[in-house]
Amino acid sequence: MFSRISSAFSSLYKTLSAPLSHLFSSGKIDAGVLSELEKILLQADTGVITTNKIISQLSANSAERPQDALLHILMDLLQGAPYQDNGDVIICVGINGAGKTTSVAKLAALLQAGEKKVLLAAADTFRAAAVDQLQLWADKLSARLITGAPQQDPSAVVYQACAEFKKGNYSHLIIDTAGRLQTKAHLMKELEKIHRTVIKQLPEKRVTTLLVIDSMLGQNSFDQVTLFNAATKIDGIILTKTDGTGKGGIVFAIVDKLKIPLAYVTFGEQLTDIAPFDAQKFVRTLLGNGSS
Ligand SMILES: Nc1nc2c(ncn2[C@@H]2O[C@H](COP(=O)(O)OP(=O)(O)O)[C@@H](O)[C@H]2O)c(=O)[nH]1
Ligand SMILES: [Mg+2]
Repeated sequence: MFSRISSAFSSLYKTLSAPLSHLFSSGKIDAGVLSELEKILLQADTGVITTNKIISQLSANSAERPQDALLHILMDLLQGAPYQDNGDVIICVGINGAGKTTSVAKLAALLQAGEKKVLLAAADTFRAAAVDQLQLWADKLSARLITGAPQQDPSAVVYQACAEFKKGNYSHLIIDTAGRLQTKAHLMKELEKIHRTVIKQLPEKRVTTLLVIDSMLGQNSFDQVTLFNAATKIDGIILTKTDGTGKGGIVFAIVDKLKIPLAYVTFGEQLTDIAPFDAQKFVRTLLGNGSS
């Protein structure tokens, strides 16, 4: 069902994999190779701190073939913060247009494929169109969607959704929220209130907050992740639009600098265009399948 996964990172890979494939042709690591690698990593949005870390680890490693050494360095970096698993309640947050609503639908499809019973909540009450958009997906998924009145307090919708979750025989509740800028303090406070409402209504359930990030945004994502995480603890990231022209290095930078794991990637507009983030697969594909 999720067979398009292999092409999931096709363009993310391009910024790294094509230049990397030529880099180690001499089989050694010298100053020229290191400075070329530095350039490639920086151009791919890996960021200065994480790039320097990778370069210094690689130059200190002489025991392995250069491409194997790099593979292990990148893999260790990503595995430093693995995604645990989904809670019973998943709250999706992020800025406007990041891909929250479509990701909520895709996540529901993925859970349904695993025989889970999913309840959806549209806590984006700012725009009527936002509710309509999720309703279309819910209909497609034959999933129940809890909605509120326009401009209603999003936490009131969440409260209703929790009540329905308790009554019904659901395994998961996925909450869609309105897009917000990480710099708007009152909107960020609202997220905390949504979270508090869930904890209070469903104290025995595990709650996961996922931040939805558009992979095309590059370095700007750091501020987003940092400020969202300060407002409401972020348990994982859904990296969207990896079928676009984003750059793969951002993945290393986020995990390394912020210690927040990648949970899922999405790579298209279909319900099946989602996959759990697989660090091994991601790095192996980046470096080409010849590495061991
Ligand atoms: N190509 C592509 N488009 C996506 C992906 N995820 C979301 N989109 C599109 O991005 C736009 C914004 O998505 P939406 O879910 O409404 O974002 P929201 O404002 O965060 O809820 C829509 O046109 C989606 O179809 C993806 O993985 N790949
Ligand atoms: Mg939306």
